[in-house]
Amino acid sequence: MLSQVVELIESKQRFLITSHVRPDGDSMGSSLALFWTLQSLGKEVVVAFKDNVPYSYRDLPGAQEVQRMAEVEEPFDAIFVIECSDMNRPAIGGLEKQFVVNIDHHSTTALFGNINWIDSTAAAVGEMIYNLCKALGVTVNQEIAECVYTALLTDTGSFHFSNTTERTFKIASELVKRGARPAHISHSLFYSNPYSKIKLLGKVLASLERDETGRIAWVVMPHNLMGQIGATEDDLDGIVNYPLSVGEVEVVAFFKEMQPEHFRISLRSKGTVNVAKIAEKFGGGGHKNASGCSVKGKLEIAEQQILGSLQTAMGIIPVAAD
Ligand SMILES: [Mn+2]
Repeated sequence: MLSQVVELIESKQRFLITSHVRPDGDSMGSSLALFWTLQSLGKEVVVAFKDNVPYSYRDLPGAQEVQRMAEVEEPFDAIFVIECSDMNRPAIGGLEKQFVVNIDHHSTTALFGNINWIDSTAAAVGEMIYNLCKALGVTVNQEIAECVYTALLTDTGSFHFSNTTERTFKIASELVKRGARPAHISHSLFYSNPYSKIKLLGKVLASLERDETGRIAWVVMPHNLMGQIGATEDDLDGIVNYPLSVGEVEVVAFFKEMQPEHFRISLRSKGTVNVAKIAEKFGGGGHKNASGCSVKGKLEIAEQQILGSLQTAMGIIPVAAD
C-alpha cells in the first residue's frame, strides 16, 4: 500500500490533506509532516480541517497554513484523509466525489478510500508519514522532524503507553538528529496552558469518584461549568488522563455535558480493559486505551449505562443471564 501512495504522489500534482474534527497531536503532526513532504517535492498542497487548530498545536511548523473547510469545492488530484475511522470523521462535505487516500494506524478503520494504507503496528500515523517521506526520497528537514516528533510524543502519551517500542525511540532519535527540539516541543505542548484550562481541570477533578473496587474512576463536567470559567473545548483536552494516575485505577470515564442532558464521554484504560469495545456499544469508537462515545439523558442514567458496561467487561458484576 505504501508503494501505491508513493506512485500516486510521484504522478500527481494537486493535493488536499485533512483529518478528523477536534484534531489531536497525531492528526495535526501527521498532516503537517505530509504537507512539508509534499511541499519539498514541489507539489501544490492545501491542509484543511473543519475545526480551528487547537491552542496546544499553534506553534507547530505550518500550523498557520491550515485552512478551515466545510465543503471541498474544487477538484484535487487526491485527498489524504489522516487518522479517520470513516469518511464522515473530517465533517467536510464532498470528499466522496474525489480520489481519497485513507491513511491510519487503527485496525478498526473502514476501508473507505480509493487507496487504504493502514499500518496497525505504527505507534502513530506520524510514524507512517516518516516512512513515506523516506520512501519518496525526501530529506527529513526540521519542519518534518518536529511534526512527526509531535505525533509520536502525543500518541504514545509522552512515551508512556504500550505502543512505545524500541522502534519509537529509534525514530525519535533520528528526528532529533534532523532538528526536532524535544524540550521546545514539550514546552509548547505541556507548559503553555491557558489559565482557564487549569481552572477547569481543578473543578472537574473535584468531582472525582470511584467504584467500590477502586478500579474504575470517573469525573464529570456539568453543562454550565465551561461558561462560568470562560473555558473552551480545547481546555478539556487531557483532563481524562489525571484520574488514571491513581494507583489502582484501571479505567477512567469523563462525562462532559456538552449540551443539557447530552454527554460526550471519554474513556481511558491503562491496563488490559479494551475501552474501544465499550464505546462501540454506545455508537462511538477509538482504540484499546482511548475511546469516546455520546449518551443522551440525565447524568445518573449515563453513569449507570457506562459504568455498568465497564463493570461487566471487567468482571466486577456478572453478565446478566438470559
Ligand atoms: Mn494516532
